[in-house]
Amino acid sequence: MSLAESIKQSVSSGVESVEKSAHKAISNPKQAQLADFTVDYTKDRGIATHFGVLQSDTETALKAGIRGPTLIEDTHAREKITHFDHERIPERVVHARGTGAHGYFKLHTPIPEVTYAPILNDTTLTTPTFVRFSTVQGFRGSADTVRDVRGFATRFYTQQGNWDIVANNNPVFFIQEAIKFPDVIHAVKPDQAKEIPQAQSAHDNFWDFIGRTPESLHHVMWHMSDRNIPRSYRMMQGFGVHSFVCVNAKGQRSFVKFHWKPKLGIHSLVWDEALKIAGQDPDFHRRDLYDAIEAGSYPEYEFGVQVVPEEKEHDFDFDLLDSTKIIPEELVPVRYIGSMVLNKCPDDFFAETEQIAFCTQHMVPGIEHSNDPLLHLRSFSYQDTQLTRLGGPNWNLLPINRPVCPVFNTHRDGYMQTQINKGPNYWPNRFGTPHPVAGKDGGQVLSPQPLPGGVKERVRGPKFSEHYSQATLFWNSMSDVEKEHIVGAFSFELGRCDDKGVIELMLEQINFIDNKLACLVAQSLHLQPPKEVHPNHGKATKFLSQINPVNSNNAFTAVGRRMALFVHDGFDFGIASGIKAAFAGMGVIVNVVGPRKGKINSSTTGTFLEAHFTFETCRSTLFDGVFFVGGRGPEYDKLKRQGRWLHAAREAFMHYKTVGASGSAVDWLNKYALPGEIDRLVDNLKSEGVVAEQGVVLAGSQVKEAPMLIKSLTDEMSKHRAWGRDVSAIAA
Ligand code: HDD
Repeated sequence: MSLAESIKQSVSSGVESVEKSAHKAISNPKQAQLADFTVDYTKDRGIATHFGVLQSDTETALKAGIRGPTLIEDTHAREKITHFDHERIPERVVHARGTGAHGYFKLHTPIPEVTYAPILNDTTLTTPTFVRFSTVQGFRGSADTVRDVRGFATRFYTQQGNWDIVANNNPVFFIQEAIKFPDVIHAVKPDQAKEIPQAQSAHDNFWDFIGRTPESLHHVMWHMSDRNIPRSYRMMQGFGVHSFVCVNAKGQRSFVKFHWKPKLGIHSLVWDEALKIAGQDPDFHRRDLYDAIEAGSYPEYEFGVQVVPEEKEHDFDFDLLDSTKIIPEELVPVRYIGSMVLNKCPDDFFAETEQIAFCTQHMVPGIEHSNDPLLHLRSFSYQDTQLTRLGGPNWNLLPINRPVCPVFNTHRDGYMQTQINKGPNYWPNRFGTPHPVAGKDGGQVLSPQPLPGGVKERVRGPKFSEHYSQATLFWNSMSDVEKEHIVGAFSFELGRCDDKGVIELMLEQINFIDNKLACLVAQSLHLQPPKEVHPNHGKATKFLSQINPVNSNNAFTAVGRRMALFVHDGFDFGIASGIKAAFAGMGVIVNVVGPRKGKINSSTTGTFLEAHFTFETCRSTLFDGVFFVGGRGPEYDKLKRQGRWLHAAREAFMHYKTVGASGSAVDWLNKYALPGEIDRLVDNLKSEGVVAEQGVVLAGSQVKEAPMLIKSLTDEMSKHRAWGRDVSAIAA
């Protein structure tokens, strides 16, 4: 049984399946269109050449006699090799590593006062979507869990054409001007000479660039925070970054920032975990997304807008056109107006996820470019890059890129033209088609915008020169734990730099954000703590912390989490099967980990559980919680020498995760795995059936204790991590 199948089995409760079939039942014109292009190889006609001639042998090439040379006459062999030779296309110049899923968007609150775009007005519509999540720095085969910005690019297949919000999981960008994009990317990507390091910003070139580019500092705070080591794509916010312009039916214009908020909350890995997973399961985020979707636990995101009417454009102490700034939610609240569900994995990674070509210029009538200096050249770049990546101007005809509405125009020919375009190829013509469409009939008419006039020169607006205030706001808004993580991240990244000048310059810059932060980083690098040069303004916003529960953007739930259930031959069946069944009903994915794959016998004759992982093939890092089921018999007597159990318990504890044990495993956990850490809790267990504290949950071996145990485990898992736990004595 594959992992996906086993998870599917484990979440097949009544509630889940009703929900799942409701999502599946939604009609999706994009899926119908893609079906027309899909070839199902399970309906086998027999192997044929590209041109339809059936072949009797695809394993032996034509030869001039036994042991003779291969003949060029073998059309099938040549075609097979030639096609293989040309399978690769250039990877994306940034965001090369990614994964995608199909879904749909539904609006619940129309915003006619902001835009006339039907997708943001008509609540009866179900709009198909495709989302591609990605990392920025690494190559296509790089690891998922590296410290990096995550892309969150969404395409809406609307009846007015494709609308792409090519978003990130950080609401601000490194730079204010698109002309600097090649520089920041060259700086962060592997060094030109040695092509190292892969998918990392912890090197001289990146920090050299940042130290000399103060506008990057706000973004760098996000980059050093937990945001850029997300637990899952399902637990990540998305931000359109720019202020876009929306126009209503009266022609009134507003600045709008787009937001995605995950239903499962915003949660991250810890750094040690991220580093380990990069080797243990480089596809961690990809697998997590696919597994959840295939298990019917569909990721869902609320869609929100921050709206500033054009006449209030200048009411802020930052420029709305500056993509290195957020609009704090205290100033302009986010209005949540719809949601997106991802409910289908692609059938063909290359055809769908690799060939999707997002473009910021893909906007529908009612949504337009603003004058953000990052945006116009950016829009040029996306169109331009596809010409190389997808090999010519007809990439719009690739199935994943086709809109679901009809398309007529006068563009013709070019490499890989796959349409037969019958009829006029110029306008105006005597036939009257294809013709421009008036605004009142749905044609795009860009809203008139008065221009300030002035002189043609290379300049930026006056408010673009302040770079530190929002970096400080971010720092001030973090909880103590998050601040510790930021200090740790700076220390790691700068600690990996070799050039002393680069480190010193960066410390100077960090000192402008906050002196305490700079001193802590300096201390960890054994450098002189700098004197305060720029007082902290003391302002904070409550919408940024991932840990502080006052952040209403966050959610805490056990749903969608993953728990490892460690069992040995002779385990207590009642407790183990109780946890498994109850968690499955709640949408928590439970994987049994045993001494071998397949059947593991319990202490009750005739009862067993199927293990998905062996002790060797699984690591605690792949789960949100680990539970060690007690039992009886020779294997349990030898538990103190079970290295993988010991390691899993210590590592999960060290990563602040939920760690649980029942029956005889409690004693093992206390004596061997976590000696000195849980004595008091174990004492309490003598008087109570179940005890829980700081993410550690202990229970006896009686089935009657199962409901209380499950409640405690769920409560602890919902907290994401037990941040109050002291892990200083643990190494794993
Ligand atoms: Fe970009 C890809 C996000 C600025 C040039 N970008 C790309 C992707 C995401 C972003 C999510 C991956 C899309 C996919 O999954 O296929 N980029 C952003 C955000 C930005 C941003 C949020 C700032 C607000 N980008 C930006 C600028 C430029 C580019 C300023 C160029 C001047 N980006 C590209 C690109 C890519 C790309 C080179 C590579 C592959 C592609 O476009 O299709 O054109």
